[in-house]
Amino acid sequence: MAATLWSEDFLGGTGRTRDQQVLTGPFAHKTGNWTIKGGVTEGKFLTRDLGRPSEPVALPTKDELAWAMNEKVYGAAPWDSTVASGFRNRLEGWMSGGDEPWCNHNRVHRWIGGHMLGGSSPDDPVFWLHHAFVDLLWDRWQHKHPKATYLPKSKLGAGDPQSGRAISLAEPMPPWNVKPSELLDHRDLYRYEA
Ligand SMILES: [Cu+2]
Repeated sequence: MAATLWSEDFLGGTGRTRDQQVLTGPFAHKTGNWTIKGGVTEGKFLTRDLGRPSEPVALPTKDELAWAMNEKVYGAAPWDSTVASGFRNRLEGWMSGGDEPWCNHNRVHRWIGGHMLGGSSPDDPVFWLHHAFVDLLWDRWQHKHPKATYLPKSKLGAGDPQSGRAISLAEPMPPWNVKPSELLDHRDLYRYEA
């Protein structure tokens, strides 16, 4: 909680107990000129609940991340978010069983709390740092498993419960109609320094 990330001159800290309102740093509504306009919630102020002190949650561990990174296949049938195998779900699924089913990416959202919990999560600037790291993990996973491919490879049948939800390799994704196959190699857009 004392990490530099949450300091006054970077992202600001956690929210106060009463309403989880962030009161420090540049994104505090009262002092930082940062107004939430997403309309998902009524509040105009940014909220956080770092570590959820009322019922503490832990950040993902090194071993939990390695469990995802060491997985050899990208995804597995029936393609929903509860499948326990596959890199996608180990990085960001909701497997049943265990006392903390939110995997790696999701657990960070939950640990930060407040706006980061739901559809309004991009309203917290830390969202972009978190997702930049998830993008890096995707790149690292591809290098670690060069023979692995994005899955599902072909379009799921119309009767499949995940049809239209688990997007296959060459299927356009709404709303921008970009295909996963067009996004496998990011090097035309950005590169990581070695
Ligand atoms: Cu996320």
